[in-house]
Amino acid sequence: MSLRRGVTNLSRFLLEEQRLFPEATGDFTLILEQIAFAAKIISREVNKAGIVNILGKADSSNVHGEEQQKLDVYANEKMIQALDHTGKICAMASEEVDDVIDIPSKYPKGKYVVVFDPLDGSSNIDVNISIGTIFAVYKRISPEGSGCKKDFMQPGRNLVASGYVIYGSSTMFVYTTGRGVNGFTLDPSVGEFLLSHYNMKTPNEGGIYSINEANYHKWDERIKKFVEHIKNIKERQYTSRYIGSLVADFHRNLLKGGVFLYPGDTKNPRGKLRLLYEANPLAFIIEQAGGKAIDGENNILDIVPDNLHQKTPLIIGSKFEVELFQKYWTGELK
Ligand code: P6P
Repeated sequence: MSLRRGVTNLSRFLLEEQRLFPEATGDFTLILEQIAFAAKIISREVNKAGIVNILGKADSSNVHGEEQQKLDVYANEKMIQALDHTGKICAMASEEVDDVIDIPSKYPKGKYVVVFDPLDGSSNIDVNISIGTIFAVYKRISPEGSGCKKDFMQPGRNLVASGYVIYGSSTMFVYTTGRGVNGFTLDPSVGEFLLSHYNMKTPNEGGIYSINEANYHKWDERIKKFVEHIKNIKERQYTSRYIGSLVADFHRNLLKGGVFLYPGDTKNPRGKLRLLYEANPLAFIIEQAGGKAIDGENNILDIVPDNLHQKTPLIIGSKFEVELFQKYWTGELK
């Protein structure tokens, strides 16, 4: 892709990528642009959460019985409003909504479905820790009209795009369409996402491991052996970094190298994180950036879902550390 000198904004980058595919209709480009638009709106609210009285708990809870922060509800609404009228999608799904979200009958239906976690890590809002939006796009399977659950029950291998927005010291939009990973940083003075991280690659081995060690007593022995191994690698001194906000932990490890683990344990055998709108989108990104994502034994992207909100253990990051875990998990290393 010929990148012109100077500033490349997300719109130009998407158009240049679209032009590589003569058969492209631009539907896809519009979906990603609208997600980026929603991200700008959410970023504005996240960055003034401490000022405007939108902190604290909404008087509702989500499908998992977790109290919804007002910003969760707000972010969910903005994602839906940014996409529902485009005529490019036939259904949506969200961490915050039990069932498939239908496109209002007044709007045309398109050939894609979008699934998202509108504001992951929202429990960190009140303590000013980076949080994020995570999204994934599939081509529909159902023939026409309104989409349905079947459109979402596809393995991550079928994804046509995925990405995340991190609301941190700056707001970044990071995505892949299967042709590498690119990152764009929001310049609030012009309201544009500008290309800042071209063709992102994660180091083949890192120096960071991220896991909630408070769960140590619930870990399978193989997890304990992996962590012990990492702590005692002679060639490299690892450091433990765990923010407790998936997008923030993932983004740091993507850039610096390392491994994030949210494994299953005796209390939660499938862990805590969700396959469709947390593990899959980040697994597509990390594979495109040269890393790996597994549930212990299998690649995350090969898992065939049977539920919108199903959980999966997630071990994701640099190939060396993920494959080392896989050797312990599968018994190759004792
Ligand atoms: P724990 C935030 O609530 C979240 O869903 C992810 O963003 C984060 O990685 C994980 O939970 C942290 O969970 O159990 O370590 O607090």
